[in-house]
Amino acid sequence: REQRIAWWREAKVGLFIHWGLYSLPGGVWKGESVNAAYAEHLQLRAQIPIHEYEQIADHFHASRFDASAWVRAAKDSGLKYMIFTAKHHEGFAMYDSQVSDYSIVKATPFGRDPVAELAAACQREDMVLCLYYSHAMDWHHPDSQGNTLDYPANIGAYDALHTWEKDDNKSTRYERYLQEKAFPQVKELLTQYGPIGILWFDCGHKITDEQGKQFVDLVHDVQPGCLVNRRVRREGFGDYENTGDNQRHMRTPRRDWESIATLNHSWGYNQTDQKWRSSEDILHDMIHVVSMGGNYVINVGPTGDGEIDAKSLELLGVIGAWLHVNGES
Ligand code: FUL
Repeated sequence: REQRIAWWREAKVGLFIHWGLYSLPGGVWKGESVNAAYAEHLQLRAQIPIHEYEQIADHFHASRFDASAWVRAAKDSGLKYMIFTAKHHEGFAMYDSQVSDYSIVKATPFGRDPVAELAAACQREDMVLCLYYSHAMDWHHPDSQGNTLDYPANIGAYDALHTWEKDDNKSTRYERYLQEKAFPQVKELLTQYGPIGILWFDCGHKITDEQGKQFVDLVHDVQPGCLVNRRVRREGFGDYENTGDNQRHMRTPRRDWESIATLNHSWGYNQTDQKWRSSEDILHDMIHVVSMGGNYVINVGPTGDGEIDAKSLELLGVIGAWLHVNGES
């Protein structure tokens, strides 16, 4: 582990990129703004049936996507690693997957593989490529938790671990999702794109210790140099700790830790969220986190077209200027 984490300790700052089918509606469904801070949760919040949600892919042209531009934006901002959402809770693979046809290459008119293009651009620019994978939740696979079959009556409350762990039928089905989709896709991500810095998992509170361990082992077996974040399961798991979303404090920093934050309120592009944080606020958090020994990762949500919007670029520019003046980049 000491060897694995050396680059990350040195890096200190990174860029998160949330990009998926959800980026196209950008928080708006059938002309109405969906009351969800997180635009990437649109499918759940608006309770959109799977076959309807799937159709977003038909309109996903991403005509302005340019991997080099994203990597340059990170580089110019002094950020050292990039975490890209290879699959978010919606279950859509933003890379060329042989495991499922529900992927950007097979299901959209865009038809290209952003992970392959990002991997090439990162290599050129000496940026560490890391991949986010929603392992615990998948709103497309019929046997996973949180899909339409499991939409809780009370929107907003995800079905908790105990509701399915004690239910034989649900847990057998869930195991099928893990074997059929999650494990094989994680393996693809680790074998198709060269060295990956972090396999960044999310919502580990929904799986068991045993399942969490299987993910950690899978990553380290295939790529011993790849880090796993704590959200693979819970505190103590993986190679380092995470704060909650937008939290800059770690209650018990016994291990290496990382804080993740957005520039407004959503992670995925949200056309109705114009409540941007101030640059002072962001710089203050970054300095606080790094001075307390943590890593700081700031997030952008490019549009469905593939562009990072002007306001996000402006805020990234402020971070870049600060890091540059202070000799960190
Ligand atoms: C959360 C997810 O549910 C959000 O959509 C986002 O990806 C954030 C980084 O983690 O738990």
